[in-house]
Amino acid sequence: MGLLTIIRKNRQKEKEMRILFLGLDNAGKTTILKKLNHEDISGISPTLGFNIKTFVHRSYTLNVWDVGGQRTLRPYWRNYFEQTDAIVWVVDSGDRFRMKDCKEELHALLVEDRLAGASLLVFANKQDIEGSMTSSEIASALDLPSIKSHHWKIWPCSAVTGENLVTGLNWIVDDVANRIYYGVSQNSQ
Ligand SMILES: Nc1nc2c(ncn2[C@@H]2O[C@H](COP(=O)(O)OP(=O)(O)OP(=O)(O)O)[C@@H](O)[C@H]2O)c(=O)[nH]1
Ligand SMILES: [Mg+2]
Repeated sequence: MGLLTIIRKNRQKEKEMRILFLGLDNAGKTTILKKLNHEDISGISPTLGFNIKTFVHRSYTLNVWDVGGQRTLRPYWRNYFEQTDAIVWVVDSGDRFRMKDCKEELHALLVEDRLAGASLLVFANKQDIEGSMTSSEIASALDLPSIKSHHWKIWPCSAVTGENLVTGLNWIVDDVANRIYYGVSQNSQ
């Protein structure tokens, strides 16, 4: 039995995934996670360190790391990169002013060796706000089509209404599962 097969079999037994929630401050990372866990989403404060949420989704145990996105905290993101299976990049779709900053931070992550191979889900959050950018506008503002290094997908969503949160999570769980449990090789989009 090859090493890769042994690793795959071990992970299959545990069926665990490590998911990193990142994005600029105020994007809605913590709110999305609370909504997904049916918790109260009122009165959420900015995350100054990180939160870890572990929950079972379908048959998978997801270890989700939700890290604060304020500028002064971003240099610490790299402390969380190890063994990441998936990145969920959350965007405030109403925040047109910071879209360039958002794009630069995202693309800086994608060249990190320790994140190579991680699936990337972009949540175009706050779709409930009138006048927010659509997911296709955000895809082009963040230059997503240029990404060849990671398998990616963008979903419009709202942490307030819950729209598409589970759909997005399903996509990333399937994408990771196909890669690490079933060994399906995938090309970037
Ligand atoms: N209208 C609307 N407001 C949202 C949505 N998601 C989050 N918010 C609000 O946006 C603000 C920031 O949400 P957080 O979840 O704290 O954002 P964060 O990305 O965790 O921010 P940091 O922890 O600072 O990195 C809060 O006031 C939320 O209530 C959404 O989908 N729609
Ligand atoms: Mg937060």
